[in-house]
Amino acid sequence: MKIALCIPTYCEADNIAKLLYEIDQLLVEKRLNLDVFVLDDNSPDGTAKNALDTQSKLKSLAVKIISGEKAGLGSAYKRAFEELISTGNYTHIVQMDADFSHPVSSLVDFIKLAEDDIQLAIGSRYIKGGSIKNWSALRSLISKFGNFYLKMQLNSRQLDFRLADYTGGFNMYSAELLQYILPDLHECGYTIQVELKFFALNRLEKLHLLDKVVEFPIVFEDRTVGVSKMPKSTVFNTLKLIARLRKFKHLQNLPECCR
Ligand SMILES: Nc1nc2c(ncn2[C@@H]2O[C@H](COP(=O)(O)OP(=O)(O)O)[C@@H](O)[C@H]2O)c(=O)[nH]1
Ligand SMILES: [Mg+2]
Repeated sequence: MKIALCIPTYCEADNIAKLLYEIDQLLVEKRLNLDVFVLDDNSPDGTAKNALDTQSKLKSLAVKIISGEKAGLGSAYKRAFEELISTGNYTHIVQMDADFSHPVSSLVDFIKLAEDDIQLAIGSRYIKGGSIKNWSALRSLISKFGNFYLKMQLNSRQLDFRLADYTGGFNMYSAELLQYILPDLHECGYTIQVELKFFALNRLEKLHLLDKVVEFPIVFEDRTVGVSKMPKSTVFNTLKLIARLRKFKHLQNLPECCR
């Protein structure tokens, strides 16, 4: 079992060093191990340099940068997934934001779940025990309603599996699962989180492996340093994506001859 932790960054120079340091401390304290990849789209504020400069102060973490032209969060993730899977070095890939919204301590839960051979683990704000701190009322409403709508539109009716947090970015996929669904990923922006979960669940449902999915509660806190990079188009892109995924689901449910 070996985990690659992917942290996408765009202009997170004031967050990244402190975050890497906290992750390193946790791993040393718990005697755990993972590799960190900072997915930086050539941030003009020197995020990548700050990340690399931290390396000498870290006791356990190995930090690498995967960089490219800025073409959206989804594009950065797809580039990194392809590269990491092709190495064959990792059994699981964890996604985590750089702005301290995701609790560092929950990395221990992901590591334990990977050891238990879980294929898809979701750090969830919308199940019992999960919550969001310090978001504006409007942002909370959009996210809550969005996830409720996604649940209605995309969840499986037959299998009673009700994923509650489709849009969150603190998740773990097995490399095997990611490799299979990579060709299905077309979203370039934040909507990749929904697309990833939809195709991952679809695949696991087909293999009768939904018992390898875990949604566990996290407390999400709004960033205190820097600003949100979420494009305004994300809500509209989510609606477009739902229409596409529902069409896919409909086709999948038809007999082979009619697709
Ligand atoms: N590589 C890369 N990272 C991005 C991009 N857009 C956002 N991010 C990172 O993705 C994470 C989530 O973005 P954030 O601005 O916190 O979004 P919010 O929490 O939804 O408001 C942060 O670590 C960002 O730095 C992008 O275009 N490329
Ligand atoms: Mg954030």
